[in-house]
Order: sequence, then structure tokens, then C-alpha cells
Amino acid sequence: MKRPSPETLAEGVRAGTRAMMGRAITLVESSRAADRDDANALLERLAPHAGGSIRVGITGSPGVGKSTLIETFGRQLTSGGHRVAVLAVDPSSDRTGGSILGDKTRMTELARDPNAFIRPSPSGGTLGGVARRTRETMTVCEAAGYDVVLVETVGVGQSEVMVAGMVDMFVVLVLPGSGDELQGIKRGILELADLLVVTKADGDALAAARRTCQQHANALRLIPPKIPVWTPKAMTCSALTGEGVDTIWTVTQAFRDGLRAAGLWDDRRREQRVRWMWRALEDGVRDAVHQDPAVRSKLRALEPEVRAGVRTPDEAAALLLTAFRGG
Ligand SMILES: Nc1nc2c(ncn2[C@@H]2O[C@H](COP(=O)(O)OP(=O)(O)OP(=O)(O)O)[C@@H](O)[C@H]2O)c(=O)[nH]1
Ligand SMILES: [Mg+2]
Repeated sequence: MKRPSPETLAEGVRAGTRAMMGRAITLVESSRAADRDDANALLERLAPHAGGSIRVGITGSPGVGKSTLIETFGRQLTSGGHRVAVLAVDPSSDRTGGSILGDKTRMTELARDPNAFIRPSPSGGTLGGVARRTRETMTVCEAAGYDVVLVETVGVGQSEVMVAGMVDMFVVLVLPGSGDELQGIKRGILELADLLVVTKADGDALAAARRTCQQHANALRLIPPKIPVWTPKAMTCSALTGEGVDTIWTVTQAFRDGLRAAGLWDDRRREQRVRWMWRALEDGVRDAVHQDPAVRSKLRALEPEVRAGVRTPDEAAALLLTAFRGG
């Protein structure tokens, strides 16, 4: 079936037509160079209508309860009149076929909800490529009128940094009992957190969850605030009983209101856009360097020399750069 024009796709997205959203997202996710022009034309039409949502990143180790929480949280939001888009950044999805299966089984209710839209992680390519496509999908969802975008990512290093760079608020989920190993754990991730949530605070785990929450609250106090008007919070919740899940939304709103009042909300988005531009430029330059014929031919001579230790890596790099510049 022939793809509708970018104009038609843009109208369909603006009307909130699911099928058109699906096709628009397939277009922006396409890795075919020939599709890029149409994708850009579509995004240019949608961009003026995007940006109106609250973007929340949600991360945590496998099994911490991300999908289950998003199901409960998402359902609470749609019953409150919100339209919720759930996106994912999963750098491993090309290997495992995506967390699609897991997500579909954990988000059965939300997946059927007419006011929710769930899109699994784009697969294949570099993490930067996956992140770019997720950002563009976010534009599609916002232009379609979704006012809350949840971006789920599994807790593995770089993908969290990527997601933190594309959302307004970053939520880190941890398990009850995980406070004891705080010294060792990913302090870097705690530093990204605007809100820390201890999951599965129910049944036998309730006491442990409260203790873990206290430990994390203490740890968060030692980290210099990354936003001057916001002190990261720690809380507990249970996606199973629903207890505490509404607090996540209360905190999200307080976060947004605080940043808006201080004039930081739009500032941060502007900064994020500039950073993405640089990232895209740097990715593009890296690809161009790797594909450059002059660099490739020089590399054939230089790489063995560097490997043998007869030429320093820095000198070789400088020579390659000169070759790239056409020198
Ligand atoms: N008791 C209890 N169990 C929960 C809760 N939330 C999730 N679980 C259970 O924890 C397990 C993992 O939950 P998921 O939501 O799939 O976790 P996830 O973080 O999405 O996992 P990955 O997608 O594999 O990274 C499941 O067996 C859930 O039923 C909760 O609030 N309380
Ligand atoms: Mg999951």
C-alpha cells in the first residue's frame, strides 16, 4: 500500500487517528535513507503542535516493576482525563526482539485503553539512533494530543543518560532492600533522578520498602541539586495495590509548577534541543569519518603501526583528521 504524503499523514496525526499515528511513526523509524526527506517533512509539520506534554522518563533494573507501574499509573492518568503515550528506549531490543512481549502482557489494560498509546522501542541501529527515533515519535504523539509521555528504559548505563536528556522529569525505580548496597550502586543514576520510587511496597516487603526509601532520601540529600528549585524526592508505592501511585502525579505536577514558576521549564527544553543538535552532528561526523575513502586508505597503513606501537595513537589520529579534511 502506498504511503500517504507527509501532508496527509500530518493531518491524520493531528486528528489523533491511531492508524495514521502508527504509519507516521513507522515512517520516522524507517532507516531507509530514501524515507528521511518525507520523515523530516512530516516532523516539520508536526513540530509546531508538539511540546505540549509532560515528558517523564522511567528507569530501573529489569524486574523492578516499570511496566506494571506504568500500567497502574497510566490507567490513573487516563481516568483523570489525560491522554498517555508510553514509549520505550531499549538498546537491546534488536537482540531480544524487544520488551514488546513483556510490556504487552504487563500493560494489558492500558494497551486496550483508547486514551493510551503504547509504542515499543524502535529496534536496530545505535543507541543514538534509537533515541532519535524515540524523540521523533514523541513529537508525533504530542502533535496527536497526548499530554503525558512516559518513556521507559531499562537500567543499563547510557540509555538512561539518553532518556534523561529527552524528558522533563526523570524517575528512578528501585527495589525494597536495595538501600543497603547504596555505596556501591550506580550513584550516577541517582544523580539523574528527580524522583526516586521504591516499588513493590506491599505485603511482606512494606517495611523493607520504607527503610529503603529513607536510605535513598538520605543519599539524595548528599547529592548537589541539578535543578536549583528542585530537591529530588524519595517515595514508596505499590503498583499492585495502587497505593502511592497517585503521589507520583502529584510530585510530577509540583515539579512542573516549580520549574515553570522559576522560568526553567522552557529553558531546559531549549537546552535539550541544542544538545540533541550537537549529538546528531557528532554522530554524523563520526559516520562521515568512518566512511571517508581518504581516511580508510590512510587507516590501512596507520592502524598496523599503532597496533605495533611504532606510532602513537594521537599522532595517527591527527594524520587521519588531516586526511579527512582533504589535507
Ligand atoms: N508485589 C508486587 N509485585 C510487583 C509490583 N510491581 C511489579 N511486580 C512484579 O514484579 C515483576 C516484574 O514486573 P515488571 O513490571 O515486568 O518489571 P519491569 O521493570 O518492567 O521488568 P523489565 O521490563 O523486564 O525490565 C512481575 O512479576 C510483577 O508482577 C508491585 O507493586 N508489587
Ligand atoms: Mg518492562
